[in-house]
Amino acid sequence: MTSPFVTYLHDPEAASRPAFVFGDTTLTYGELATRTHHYARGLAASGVCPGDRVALMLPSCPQLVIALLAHLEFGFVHVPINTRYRGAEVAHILTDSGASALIAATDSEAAAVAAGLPNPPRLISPTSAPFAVPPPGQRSQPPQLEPASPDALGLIIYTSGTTGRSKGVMLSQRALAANVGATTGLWRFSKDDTLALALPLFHVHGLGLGVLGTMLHGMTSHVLARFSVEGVLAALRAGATIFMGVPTMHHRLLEHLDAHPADTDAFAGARLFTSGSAALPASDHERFETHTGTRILERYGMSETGFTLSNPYDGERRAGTVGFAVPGYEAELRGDDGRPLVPDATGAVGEPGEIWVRGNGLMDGYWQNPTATAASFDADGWFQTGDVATCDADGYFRIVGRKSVDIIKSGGFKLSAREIEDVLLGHPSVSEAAVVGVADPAWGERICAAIVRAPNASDTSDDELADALPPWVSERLASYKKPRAVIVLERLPKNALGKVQKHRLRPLFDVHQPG
Ligand code: MCA
Ligand code: AMP
Repeated sequence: MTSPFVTYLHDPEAASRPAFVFGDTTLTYGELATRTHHYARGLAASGVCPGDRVALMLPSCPQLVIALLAHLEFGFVHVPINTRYRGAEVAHILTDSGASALIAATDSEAAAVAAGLPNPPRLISPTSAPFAVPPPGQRSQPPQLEPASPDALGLIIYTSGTTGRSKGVMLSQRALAANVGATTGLWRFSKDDTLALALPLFHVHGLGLGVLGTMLHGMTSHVLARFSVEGVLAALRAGATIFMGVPTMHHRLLEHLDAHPADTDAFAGARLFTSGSAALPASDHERFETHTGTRILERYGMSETGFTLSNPYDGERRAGTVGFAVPGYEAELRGDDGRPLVPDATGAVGEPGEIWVRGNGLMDGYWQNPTATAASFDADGWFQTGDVATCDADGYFRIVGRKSVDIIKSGGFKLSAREIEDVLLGHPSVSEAAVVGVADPAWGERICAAIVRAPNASDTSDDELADALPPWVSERLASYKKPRAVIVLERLPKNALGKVQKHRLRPLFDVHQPG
């Protein structure tokens, strides 16, 4: 028994087939097998043991896939880090996960941060010997390592919550294989498919559906170093049959097609476009069909649960909905008392309820955080998502909001309002801060902040202070977390208990468009 994700690595019939194409570099399944074994030998020789956490902070590149597959085959726990993260965000993940090794460029900010930690992880550069192409004599020599059990922990993915600090989501190989297998099976992934993979490879969307989906089906991925409209058009013209994106990517493709309608020809050969990680506006869904003749298949998921709801492949892909439970899952809507909402006579649940899910692809829990884990599940193993939806008479779920105003999704990235507020409060001229997500056609939500000046902060004008705060945030956190609009108020609107009424702040930003 070994990792379900390496079956095709060791299949002689797949050996000459391209698995991942990165620009001019193509890794066939056979080359990938050789390179992952060479890397695993090097990793073990450097003293890192199976079960240890290996953090990785690299852009989309061959070394990322080589390390991931070696980790899964031999039971090292893969801990991806968002490449946009800054010092404190990286330090938290390295410390919380207890990473034994960090794969990152020697001259990166992450490497410097790691070196300054009390228990620094071993730094492995993507240009170091374990990642080199091994000499022919060593090619067939397998590493002296036991294959991982399918129950082994595969990934720890850090995700934001309502508190400031991100939590590590533990995903076993079994859960990943069950869920990625079910979802991509529903969408008919096959070895004849080619995926245009422009998603970042540090989240479950790109890493799970993209890289692991490719591996489960023995297909080919054209991996873009980063998303660009031109890159996606080129991959489609080169024969990609599938594109998976977040709504911001579809929005950018649509803006391009509005300006260059002739480029719709690039879409003719692809059979599937999927969207997820945030709500795809129904208007973009319809515009996409008008331009390309294809209906996007929208689905819903979460790092903790995998992909749980999906529109059908063959049936109607209904705009503004996320479809039904994926095979292996159940989904239901519950009221504030935690009880399932009762459908009306037509079978619809019109009253918004929180989505709860149960299934074979859920996380094992939050890494070293039994309290948060216990708070997320009920006694019967149902997971509380925090997302609010209705369900129509045909069973299609429609997401209408989120229980917490402190979780924001921008461009498919999840953010914690609290984390940004904590950084704003660190500015000497700020005494109170409230961060909200305001609806935005391109990003889904746009980060906006209302602040109150510290009593003795009179040396700058309101405008100067508002201008100083976005760079203050982006020096300390990933730049996508910086507020796109800041307003200075005399006081924040609060209820009788002193809690900030964030719903009253949102309208204030409608007149403050991003610069
Ligand atoms: C970049 N910027 C952003 C974002 N990304 N601002 C707000 N939200 C964002 N998501 C800002 C940068 O701070 C910068 O601003 C400017 O945009 C240009 O930065 P750049 O890096 O060039 O941007 P980009 O490469 O065009 O990125 C846009 C993107 C990216 C491609 C849409 O955000 C992205 O890859 N999103 C995908 C996230 C994802 O994979 N999520 C899946 C989570 P400035 O210049 O002012 O500093 S998993 C999940 O949700 C579950 C499991 C599920 O269901 O899938
Ligand atoms: P993450 O923690 O990054 O995995 O983000 C998971 C969250 O993304 C979910 O809890 C939802 O709020 C959001 N999400 C994912 N897919 C969709 C979708 N199709 N529509 C609306 N929200 C979505």
